[in-house]
Amino acid sequence: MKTLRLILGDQLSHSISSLEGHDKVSDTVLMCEVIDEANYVKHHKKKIAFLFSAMRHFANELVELGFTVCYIKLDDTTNTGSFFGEVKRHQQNGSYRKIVVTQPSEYRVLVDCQSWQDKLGCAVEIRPDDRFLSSPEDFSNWASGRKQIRMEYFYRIMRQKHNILMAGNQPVGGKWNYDSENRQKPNVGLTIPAPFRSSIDSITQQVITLVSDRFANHFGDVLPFQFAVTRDEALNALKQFIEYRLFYFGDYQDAMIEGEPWMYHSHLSFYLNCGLLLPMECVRAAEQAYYDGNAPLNSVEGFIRQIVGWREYVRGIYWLKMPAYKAENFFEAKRNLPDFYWTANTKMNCLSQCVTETKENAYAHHIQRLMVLGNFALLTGIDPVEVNEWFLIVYADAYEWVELPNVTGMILFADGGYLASKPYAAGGSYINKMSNFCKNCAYNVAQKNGENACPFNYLYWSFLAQNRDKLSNNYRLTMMYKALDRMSDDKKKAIEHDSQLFLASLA
Ligand code: FAD
Ligand code: DLZ
Ligand code: SF4
Repeated sequence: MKTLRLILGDQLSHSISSLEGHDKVSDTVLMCEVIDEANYVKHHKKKIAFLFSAMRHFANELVELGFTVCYIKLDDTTNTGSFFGEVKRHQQNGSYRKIVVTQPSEYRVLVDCQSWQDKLGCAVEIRPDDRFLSSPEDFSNWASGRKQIRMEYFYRIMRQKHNILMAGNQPVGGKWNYDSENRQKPNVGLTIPAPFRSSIDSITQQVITLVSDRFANHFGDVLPFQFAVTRDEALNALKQFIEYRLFYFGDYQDAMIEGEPWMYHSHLSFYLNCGLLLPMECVRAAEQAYYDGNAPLNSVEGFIRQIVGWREYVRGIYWLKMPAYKAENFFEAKRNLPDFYWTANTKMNCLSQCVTETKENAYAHHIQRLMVLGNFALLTGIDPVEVNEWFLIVYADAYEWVELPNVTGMILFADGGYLASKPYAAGGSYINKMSNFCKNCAYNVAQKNGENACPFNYLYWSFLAQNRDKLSNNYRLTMMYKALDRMSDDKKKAIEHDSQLFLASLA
């Protein structure tokens, strides 16, 4: 049957299910750059350039393999600007009898696709996305009937199911999780390898020009551009990570150093999330490095846990809880996102550094997102809608399925503790321990109150005090509430006074 096969911008895998059974004589692959996708939130310039370039390269690869590809560029005069508009136009012009698409990664796009069959009067087949290690159904079965779900237990099952770092039915090394060995402070004098850099070819150059012209008012710098835009380049980025960074990944997983945005992280999320890399090949490459004696267990297990554990777990939660998850706001937080999330113009050095690096690279590593940018949003009660939008815009790896659970569940605890067992809230001493940001800050991290005190210090206690009714029953916070209760009234008054003054200054 003459079939139109739609491939979305985050489905750039040769093994994508929508290509199964493809007939090179009668079928056409449709890929389209559409303004609706580029503008539904105003994505970082580098993110748009990365995806458009990767899409164009992928389309060329399919052509070389003998597929008939119809690639619609953003500036094509006939471009209708939406997935539905493009599918309708091509289905009608080409008299296709069927449309095939792999399940979109985001709920809003899935709902759109589900309406096409009725609107077009043509069969629309939505196939499972089998690039993940756990299907939404598997996850739902695992989660059903559990009062509380936790990543750690899901992760163990995934390790067993896929036989990853296993010795028989026991974890290699005797422990499932080496997180406690993954918290080294940033040491002075570390030689951090340079991140992967691709060279800009003519396709990427054209896209950079397009993005600079059409999306000038979007956040972020398009140059320098260094992302891999083909599978071969992404495989090189993976190889480079395994050879040069994986060894210290575990030790310095939580560390932050001023001027070192990349640390020992893998920087593979961009490629995993758009399909240039597959999760299992990254996992097996790391596992092999351990068996070959090239990387220690705390690093290898830590890296694998992020992919097999966290990545799959947040996706499971997304599909289990959407669309209601998007409206979660446990703390009823209402504050607007402060302007410095866009400008980096704040005296708080940690925040200023993380926003600046985000603007330059469309990347910040996990602890910057969690314990600096996220922690501040949590403690100051910023509206989850605004926080989610910011995180969806600014990172080149951001798609709602992975961004939303990390923001709503992990940093804001806006789901009331479904994803995480306690809020990841912390005062300045955590940031000071895990980074060198405080040395160059206008505020004093050791000072708890007063004009020069680190705002994280009083905001932390004020957050606990303000949300006592919602949090004091959480057994993981018992010690903190005891500490709060031991404080003198004057101390508590000072905390509230400083917090109110600071929060008023944000407006
Ligand atoms: P590494 O530290 O090298 O980790 C290896 C891989 O593990 C990553 O490439 C990623 O695929 C996976 N991973 C690690 N942590 C997580 C996690 N918590 N959830 C899902 N996958 C994970 N990740 C995204 O891919 N897209 C997002 O939009 C996104 N938004 C986030 C927002 C917040 C507030 C927080 C706290 C985390 C977010 N993350 C997101 C998770 C994590 O921060 C990024 O995956 C990671 O920083 C990407 O960099 P890396 O490839 O160097 O990761
Ligand atoms: C993020 C993004 C952007 C900016 N532009 C496009 C596009 O023009 N065409 C496309 O196919 N995909 C794009 N994407 C990725 C999509 O948003 C992503 O594939 C869907 O959200 C998946 O549900
Ligand atoms: Fe951030 Fe506080 Fe340290 Fe300044 S003193 S860098 S605000 S943690």
